[in-house]
Amino acid sequence: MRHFNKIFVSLLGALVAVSTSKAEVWTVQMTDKPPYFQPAHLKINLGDSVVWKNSGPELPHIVITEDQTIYSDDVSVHSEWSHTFSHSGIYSYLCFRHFFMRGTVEVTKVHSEKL
Ligand SMILES: [Cu+2]
Repeated sequence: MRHFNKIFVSLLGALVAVSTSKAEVWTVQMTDKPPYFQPAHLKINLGDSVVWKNSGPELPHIVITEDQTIYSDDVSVHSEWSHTFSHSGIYSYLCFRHFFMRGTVEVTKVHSEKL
């Protein structure tokens, strides 16, 4: 049953992704050792989401933007946290626990494609 639920949820997720005009979900791995954020620099479209996954192996990490508008709180090992970007711009972020862990997300407006 649990397996079925998982499939059902991912089906729902796929439907939602299709209906909201191909918003994508990007993944950034967080690790205790370099490269810390992988990829450290991400270019996405407006409306896309980024999932930060903590691959540890030991430390919790916190995603916070320099302007402090985006804050994940502690993301423990093997947990993840996601944010959907609804404003374009360049977001510089770091780990609030380890200031040397840094990354950027560049959010660009999608150019309307002619079909
Ligand atoms: Cu950290």
